[in-house]
Amino acid sequence: MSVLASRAVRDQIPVLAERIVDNIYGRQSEPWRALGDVGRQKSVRDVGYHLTYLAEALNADEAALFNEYLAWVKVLFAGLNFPASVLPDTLATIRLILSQALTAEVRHEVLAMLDNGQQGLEQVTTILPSFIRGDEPLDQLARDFLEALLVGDRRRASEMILASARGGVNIRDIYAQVFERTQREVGRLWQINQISVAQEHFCTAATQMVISQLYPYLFTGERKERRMVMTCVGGELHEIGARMVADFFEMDGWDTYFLGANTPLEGVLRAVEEQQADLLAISVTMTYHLGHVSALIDGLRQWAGSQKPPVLVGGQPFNLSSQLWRKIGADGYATDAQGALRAAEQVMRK
Ligand code: B12
Repeated sequence: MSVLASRAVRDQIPVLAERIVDNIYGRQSEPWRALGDVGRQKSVRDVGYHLTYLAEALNADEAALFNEYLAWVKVLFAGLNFPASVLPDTLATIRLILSQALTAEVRHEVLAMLDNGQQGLEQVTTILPSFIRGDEPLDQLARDFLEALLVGDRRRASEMILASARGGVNIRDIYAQVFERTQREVGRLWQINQISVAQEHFCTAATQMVISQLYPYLFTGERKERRMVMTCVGGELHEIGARMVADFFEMDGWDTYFLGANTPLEGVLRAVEEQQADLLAISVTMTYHLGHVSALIDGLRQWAGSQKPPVLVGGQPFNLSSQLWRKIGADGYATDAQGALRAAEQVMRK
């Protein structure tokens, strides 16, 4: 049923988004007209995203995917100083247009998911706490690293990490407590409109550069004669999480073949075959790429090649709803890089 409801929304997104924006602009032309045609196009794009997330949540039958997205939009809009009424009003208009456009067969289910999201939104606070809270041993390093990045001092950022590594700080701790949390903090600062897109890109590029400098530290452990392919799905540009997971496997003695961002399905299947992989690990961040994850898992299972290793999945959508990995057909899942090693042990034992 959810799949039908999802398809009913997804198939009509461009038309529905136009109708919803027409309705909003028709009722309240004043604040919107000043934004011009470009503003209108952005509104249509944003409503398109709202509908896409609604469709994804219906498809997976996981309300958390939609609710979490709405909470994110609420914070984003507050950072942009949009009036607090914009999102509830948009959702009310989406409800109106959907109730007219959908057939009786799916209407109830779609509106129930929408209403659930709308109700939960009232409790969502727009104050997001920092990800560097002072409760981890490497917090000071994380703060100093972030500060260096935000003022554009890549050299200082690099030197402090290399000095810590030379001083014996565990590389896994640097990944988890410094890189992972500063990246999340950079995302938060962008979301609340405190740093620019350019700063966000700079921090990410510099972090990737520093991660590369730690490479000599990855190959120190005993080798395991096990090989994994780590990939992001097509369209997915967030690759640092995947890179971290691959590096944790490398430090654990695995041979890793890291494909990075935006890898097409065929390419992943060939890599699994050519590498004779014992494990395929898939990373996804944007909820609207979940369809590519299930297509990749299905593709692997139907693949004519001889290599059909177990599949681990991870990334933000899976961290929002604990059963999603099963629904999508994976063999295992973990919330983070350290957990990924444990999950791999479990799936390899099956
Ligand atoms: C850097 C970044 C980018 C960069 C990515 C560059 C790159 N080379 O990776 C760029 C600029 C390309 C980008 C683009 C976008 N981004 Co962005 N981005 C980020 C940011 C700031 C950091 C990502 C990161 O490195 N995180 C750190 C890693 C370590 O965390 P992780 O990926 O979750 O990985 C850990 C676990 O999830 C797990 N894991 C991950 N994969 C796997 C796999 C397996 C098998 C297992 C077991 C575990 C596992 O282990 C990892 C390590 O512990 C995040 C903020 C955030 N909260 O993450 C936003 C963020 C993810 N982006 C966001 C958005 C909105 C976008 C864009 C839509 C922006 C736009 N308007 O264009 C686009 C979408 C691009 C696309 N098509 O994919 C939002 C998403 C919000 C939402 N609703 O979901 C975030 C949360 C920012 C925010 N706070 O608003 N982004």
